This record gives sequence, structure tokens and C-alpha cells, in this order.
Amino acid sequence: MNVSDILQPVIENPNMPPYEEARANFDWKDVEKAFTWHETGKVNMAYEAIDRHADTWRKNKVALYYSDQKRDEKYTFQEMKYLSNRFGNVLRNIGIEKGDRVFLFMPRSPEVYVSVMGILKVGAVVGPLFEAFMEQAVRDRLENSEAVAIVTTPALLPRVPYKDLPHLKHIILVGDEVPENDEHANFYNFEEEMANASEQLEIEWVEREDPMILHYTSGSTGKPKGVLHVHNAMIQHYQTAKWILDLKDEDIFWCTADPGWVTGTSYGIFGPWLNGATSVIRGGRFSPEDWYSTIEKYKVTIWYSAPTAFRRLMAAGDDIINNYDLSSLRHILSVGEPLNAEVVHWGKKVYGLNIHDNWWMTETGGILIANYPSMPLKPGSMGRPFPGIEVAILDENGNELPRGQMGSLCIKTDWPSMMRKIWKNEEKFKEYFAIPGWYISGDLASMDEDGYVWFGGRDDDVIMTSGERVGPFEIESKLVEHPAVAEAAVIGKPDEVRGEIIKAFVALKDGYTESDELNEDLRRHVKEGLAAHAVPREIEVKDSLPKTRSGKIMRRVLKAWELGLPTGDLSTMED
Ligand code: 6R9
Repeated sequence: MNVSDILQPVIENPNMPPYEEARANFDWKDVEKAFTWHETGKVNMAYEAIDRHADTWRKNKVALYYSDQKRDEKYTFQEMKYLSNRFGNVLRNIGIEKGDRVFLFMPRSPEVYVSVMGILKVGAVVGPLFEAFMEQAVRDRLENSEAVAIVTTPALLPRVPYKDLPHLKHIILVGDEVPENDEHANFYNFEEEMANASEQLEIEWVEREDPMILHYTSGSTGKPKGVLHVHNAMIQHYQTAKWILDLKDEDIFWCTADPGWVTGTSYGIFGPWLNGATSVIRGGRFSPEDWYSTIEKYKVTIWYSAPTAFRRLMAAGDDIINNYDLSSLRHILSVGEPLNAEVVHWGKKVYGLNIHDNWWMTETGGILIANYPSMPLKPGSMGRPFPGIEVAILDENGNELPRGQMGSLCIKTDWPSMMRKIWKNEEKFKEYFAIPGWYISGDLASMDEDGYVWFGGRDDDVIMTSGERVGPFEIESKLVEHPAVAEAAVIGKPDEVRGEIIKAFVALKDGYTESDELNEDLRRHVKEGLAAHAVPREIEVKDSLPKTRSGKIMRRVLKAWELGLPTGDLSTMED
């Protein structure tokens, strides 16, 4: 790494004090003072996110701007309070009680956000489902969680096998075609029930450790796991959003993630609202034009997205950016998969801002490692541990590895937004804590002399070739720096001589075609840029690479295809 590769902070007066100072003085206990329950003892995420602001000068402040191809709406904190009160009453009227699992299965819309808050207000547990799930994926999740109610749309109802789900008794439909009740379930019309419900509600006060949200996430094998978070997570949502997203009262914040994924709830709902910030939600599909005009239209100041999106914007070219006024932007962040240094440099060039990578997982509930707006940024690094968080790179036996060495990325337990269980799977839960005192992320990483953490791949994606341990991400990153490569995925393929050989799958940019010369050039590029042992012996060109709907390239799927093995759970894969 040379010094010119360090980007200096460009944000003035960030909320986050200098890193060392923040770290030295940090105590999660101090963060508790930010919440009303610190005084009143009455806990509920929805109260802290919405009602509290509705009782202050923020009551007429916009909490949510929502638009898609058909709708264009805005809601103040006060409006959100009354709407979610109504929905809480809808749920109470049909008999939903504290602890019941209530699922959401619909496209992004204001109703999703109102429902989340309404569910929390009656002490029930939110279960978000991504709208593109097909029947089996929906069934697995509703069955495992024993959900009693679901909010969905008439178009998605055919994918909800309620007749086979004895616990699922209540189906609330956002849309007009509401079927007759049958012996399996009762059906309700969202609009109608909302209109008849009171806007006054007694919030169900809960304990900090009471269940709040159940996010299903896929492992490499087996059925999806239900990751349970509790109301206490708000401590982390609030503080990380304040310091890492750098939310201030005048900001307009846009998190592009869908609430079917953890980023879309922790930072698409809770983090910003706990800070009293205005959130933008854009429905519909990704297109560069649509996204840039969303920034222009709402004068978005803080933008939280993902590497796939940035890479697609990069592929769309720099010229299109000139058609939009993006001058409102002051802070950009990324999460979900490795943010290649290449993309960071591009971002700096076209937006004039650093793209701040950060790391966390569904299981961790909130950001744990980040590039802070107040701190120099090393492109390609995920940043440094959040104050109050201890990160270590451990070997198989739980011993700490020296700086610079790649190993298992572990976090000292615990932190406020840590998952509290894997739903009905104690054994899976325990696997994360096999090294006493540590949470094992399943990711590989190294830490440099300055304490910056570098991603190496998923632990199960590690390649052992001729005795060298290689993380696929480095090679992929090198490959996408090549002008011909749009996307790359690297796997280890069993080999009698070398243990494994490196195989790369690449999708080419428009205008490039597959050839032996190109493959040779790619190998040379990796060899010169990285190391001889990192050179892919095999290269296969594909039209596109299999990805999860949240944009992660599914190496395990490529590997299974390559080896003719079962692919495991594919419910999160893009069509
Ligand atoms: C928030 C979220 C978690 C996995 C994680 C890791 C990958 C997340 C990353 C990253 C490289 C980053 N991941 N952030 N890899 N750099 N900044 O994405 O949660 O969907 O559970 O995924 O995503 O492999 O273990 P989730």
C-alpha cells in the first residue's frame, strides 16, 4: 500500500470525534442516555423511532419520502405515529399478542414502514420477507417461525401456502381483492381496517431483551436460519447511524436496501428514525437514471448503498452523471460485499466524495467495522472496529494471528445489537461461539498495522493451492481492475497435485469477447498485480454470475455447478 492510496476525510464537522478519542472514551452505557426509557423505564423501539419525535418540534418534520412509478408521498413523524397506532389497533383487534410473529411480504411501500412500527407497538415480532421469494422460500420461513399473521398483497398471496400452515391464521391484504374467509385463515383489507381503527393506542411496553425482529438468512447448507434481534439493538442502531452515517437533523438520508434484508431495516428504518432523520424510500427496480434522479429530486445528502449498485453505476458510464444535479450529496456509504478499491477511486472521481465501506452481518444486527467520515480512508479496506467493539483475527485454535495475516474474523462478545438466538436452532447458534468469548463471523480478514481490516472472503470460500492460503476476493478485485472484466468470482477446484487450483469465472464488459489472448492477458494482469500463486489456472467466461438478491456473488453455487454437487438453499438467489 502506498501513501497516495489513503484518502483524507472530506466531510466537515462529522458527528464522529477523532477515532482514537472516540474509542478511548466509549461506553455503550452512555448511549442509553439517548433514549426516553433511560428516564421512564418504558421500552419500545417504535416509540423511540417515531412517537418520541412526534411529541417534539420534529412532529411536522418529514420522516419518510416515498415514491415509485405510481406514487409520490410524504409522511411526517406525527403522521407515522398515528398511522402505526392505527395498524397496532388493527393487529390488536384481530387478537395479535406480544411475542407473536407477524410477517411482511410485499414490495417496498409506505404500508411496509407503517406495518413495521405497528407490529412493534403491540410487542409482536416483525418478520420481513423479500418480495421476490417464491413459494418454497415463503413456506420455509413461515413454518419455522410459526407466524400467526402476514401482511401481503393480492398479487403475492398465491405464494403464501396458508392452507398448509396451521399457525398462520390472519392475512392482511394491501389491495382490493380480498378473498372470503375460509377454515384456514381470515382475510382483511388493509385500507378498510386502518380506516376503522382508532389512532389512539396504548403502546405495549416491553423489556429490552424482548424479541423485536426475525430476519432469515441463508447459510451455505441447510434451510435458512431465523436470526432473532431484540429491542435492545436500538442502542447500536442509534449510535452507529449517528457516527457512521453521520446523520444530522438537516440531512436527507437514502438507504437503497430493501427491508426484506437486514440493511433495509437496521439502517433503512431504525437507525435514521432513532436519530430523527428524514428517510427517502424509492420503490421499483434499479436503473441508473432512476437512482440519480432520486438523489436530485429529494436533494439526498447521505446515500447508503452496495457495491453491486456502485459497479452498475460505474458500468453505466460517467457521462450520464452530468445530466443530474447531485451536488446535495455529502456522504456515501457501502455495505454487503467487498467494495473494490477501483470503485472507491471511481466514486472519488465522479462524485467528489469517498465511498465509505463498512462491515457487518444479519447476525450482528448493526455495523461493527467502518470507515468513519472523520478518519482517513484506505480504499479496499472495510475500516476500523466501532468504538466499544473488539475485533481479532484468529486461527483455527482461537489464537490471535499477527498483523497482516489472513484468518478468521472474530468479534469479542457481545454488543447491543448482537443476535439473541437462531430461531428454534440452538445448535446453529452455538456454532458461532465455538471459540469461548468470541463471535466467529465466518469471514476471512486481516488487520494491518494501523488497525484497518481487510476482507478476504467467506471462510468456506478459502482456497488452498500448493500450500498457499488464498482468499478469493483479492483475485476478484484484481480481475475487475482489468478493462475487459465487469464481474469476477473465484473458487478453489480440487486438484490432485496442488490440492486446489484457482478457477475464475468472469463476466465481460460490453465490447469484449472471450478469447485465449484475453485469458492470457487476465492471467498476466493477476500475476503482475498480485502474485504468481494467485493466478487462475482456469478461466471461464459467463454472461452473468449467480448473485443473491442483495447483490452478493454466490461462489458456493459456482463451485457446486463446477463440481456437479447439490447447490443447497437457493431461495435468496436472483432470477
Ligand atoms: C449487512 C449484510 C453478511 C456477509 C458478511 C460478508 C459480506 C458484508 C461486507 C462484506 C466485504 C463488506 N459483507 N459487508 N464483505 N466487505 N463491507 O450484508 O448482512 O446479508 O447477513 O451478509 O456479507 O461476507 O459475512 P448479510
